[in-house]
Amino acid sequence: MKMTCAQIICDCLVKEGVDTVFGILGGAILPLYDTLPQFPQLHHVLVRHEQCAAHAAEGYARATGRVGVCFATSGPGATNLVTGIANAYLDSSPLVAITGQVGRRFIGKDAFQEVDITGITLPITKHNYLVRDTTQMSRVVREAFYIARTGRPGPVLIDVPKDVFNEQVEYHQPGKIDIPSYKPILKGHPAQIQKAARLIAGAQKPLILAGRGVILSGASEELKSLAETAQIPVVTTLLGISSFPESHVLSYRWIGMHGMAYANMAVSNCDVLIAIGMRFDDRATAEVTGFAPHAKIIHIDIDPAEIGKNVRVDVPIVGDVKAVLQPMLKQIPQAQHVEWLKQLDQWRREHPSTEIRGASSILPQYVVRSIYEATNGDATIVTGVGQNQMWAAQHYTYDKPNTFISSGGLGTMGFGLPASVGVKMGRPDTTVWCIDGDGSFQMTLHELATIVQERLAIKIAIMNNGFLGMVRQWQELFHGKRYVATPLWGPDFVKLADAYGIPGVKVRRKEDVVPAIRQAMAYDGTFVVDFGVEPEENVYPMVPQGAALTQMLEIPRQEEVTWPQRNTP
Ligand SMILES: Cc1ncc(C[n+]2csc(CCOP(=O)(O)OP(=O)(O)O)c2C)c(N)n1
Repeated sequence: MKMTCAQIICDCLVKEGVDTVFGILGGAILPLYDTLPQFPQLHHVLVRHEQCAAHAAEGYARATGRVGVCFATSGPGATNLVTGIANAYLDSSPLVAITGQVGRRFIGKDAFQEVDITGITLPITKHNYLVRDTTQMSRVVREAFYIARTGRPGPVLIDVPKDVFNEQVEYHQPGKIDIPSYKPILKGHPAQIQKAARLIAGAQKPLILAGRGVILSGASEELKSLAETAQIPVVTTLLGISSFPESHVLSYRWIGMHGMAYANMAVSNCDVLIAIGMRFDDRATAEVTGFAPHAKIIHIDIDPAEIGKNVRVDVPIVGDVKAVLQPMLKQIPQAQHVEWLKQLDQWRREHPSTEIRGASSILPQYVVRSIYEATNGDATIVTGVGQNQMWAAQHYTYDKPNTFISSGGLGTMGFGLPASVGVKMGRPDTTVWCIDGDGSFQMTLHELATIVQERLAIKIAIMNNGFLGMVRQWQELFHGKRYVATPLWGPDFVKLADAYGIPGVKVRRKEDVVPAIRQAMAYDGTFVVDFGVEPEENVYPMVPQGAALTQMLEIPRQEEVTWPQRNTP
C-alpha cells in the first residue's frame, strides 16, 4: 500500500503503542502535523517551548516506562529540543524526537531554519537519523524505538526533510529488528554472578547501592529479596530513590553530596559494595579516590561502557538488573549482619541528617515534610533543580517504586514543571506534586498554559527564597558570601497563576503551610502554592567538591562550619 512518509510515521507510532506526543509545529514539520487528524489514537500536546516538549516526553516516559515522543520543526525548534534531549541522555530515559528538516535539495545551503541537528545531537543521543531515502522510513522509526527502549534506554532523534514527509512510498511493515552493531547484553555472565554471590556470602559488612537502573529494569522486588535474604542494608543514589522502600528497616536512604551522613559512612566502611544499576556519578561518589576505600565492589550494569569508567570494580556483571538478580538470588544464602546493622543504626542516631531545626519562619524542609504527611507518601514528586530538589529528596519518604522524578545527570533547572505535565499525563490517577525553586520555575513557567489547555491537575509548590539558592549556598560557603547574581526577583506567582486561570495562595506564615497544602489537594485542578521560605537556609549534609564522602558539612548553623581537608587516598 502506498502512503506518504508522514502517514507512515504516524502509523508506526500507533503500532509502537504511542498515544501522546508533545511538540510545537512549524513549516518543515507541517506535513506531519497535517496528517495527525488521520490518526486519532495520537493525542498531541501543544507545549510552549520545545525544550518542554522533550522534558514532558521524558516525564511521560519515566512515569509509564514507555518511550516518550516529541516533535519539533527545523532550526530553532530542533535546537530548542537540545537541553531536553541531553537531559534524557544523561538520565537514561527512552525518548524518540522527530524533527522536521528543510527539503532535501536545500540541505547544506544554509536554507531558512536549517541546522544540522543530527550533527548537534550526535553526542547526546543513543543514535540519530537523517532520513533521505523514503523507502527506509518505516524501518527507521521501528529501529529508533527499539534503540531508545532496549539496553540502557536513551534518546534517539529522527530528522525528516519536509519533502520526505510528503513523498508517497510503498509501506512495508518492517520485520524483526536486527542491528548487528547493537546487541545489548541482558543476561549476566553465570561465572561472574557466581563470583559475586560468593563475595556476598563471605561479607561481614555488605552494602547494596541501588541506582535508577533498578527502576528502569522494574527490579524493585528482586532488590528487596536480595536485601532481605542476606540482611544487607540498602542505600541508593539520588536517581535510585524509590527503587527500595525508604521506610524499610534495611533502608539507609541515599548517598552523595547531599545524601544522608550515615549512608555516606556506610559506603565508606562497607567491605563488599553491591552497586546495582548505577554509574558512579561524581555527585554520588564525591572524591572518587576516597570512595568505598575498604570495599570489594560488585558492579551490575547493562552498559559495558560504565564498567570501570569512574571506579575500579572487582566483579563486573554486564546485564539487565532483573535478569542478573534473578539467577543471583538462587545462590545467595540467608545471612545475618547484626553488628554491621547495629553500627549503621548508631551512625543514624548520631547523624540524623534530616532533622528539621526549630524555627518560627517557614523552613523548606518543613514544607516538604508537610507535603509528605498530607499525601501519606502516596504522591509522585517531580522537582526543579537546586536546593528545592535536595530538600524534596531528603524530606519526603519514598516507599513506592518510581515516585521521585528529577533531573539528576544534567541538573536542568526548568525540568520540574514540564516534566510534571508528562508525569501527570502518564499517571492521571496519581497525585503529582511539582516541588520547584523560584529560579527553576521561572525558566519554564510558560507551561502553565499547556497545563490549562490540557486540563491537568498538578499541585505546584514554589520554594520561594528569592535566590538562586543552591548557587547562593556555594557562594556563602566557598566564595566569602559574595552573592554575585544570585538574588532573584520574581513576579507575584499567585497573580501570575491567576493570569493563566489557575488558583493559588501565598504562604508567609508557618501556621499557614499545612492549610495551604490541604487547600491545594482539595482543589480539583492545578493549584500553585508560593511558599516564602527562609531565604538563606542551606542544604545539609553537604560534601564539598573535592572532598570524600565522609568529609561532610553537617552543621546547621553556618558560623560553625569548618572546611574539611581534601582526602588523600
Ligand atoms: C539551566 C540551568 N542553569 C543554571 C544552573 C546552575 N544552577 C544550579 S542550582 C541553581 C539555582 C537554582 O535556583 P532555584 O531554582 O531558585 O532553586 P533553589 O536552589 O533556590 O531551591 C543554578 C543557577 C542549572 N543547574 N541549570
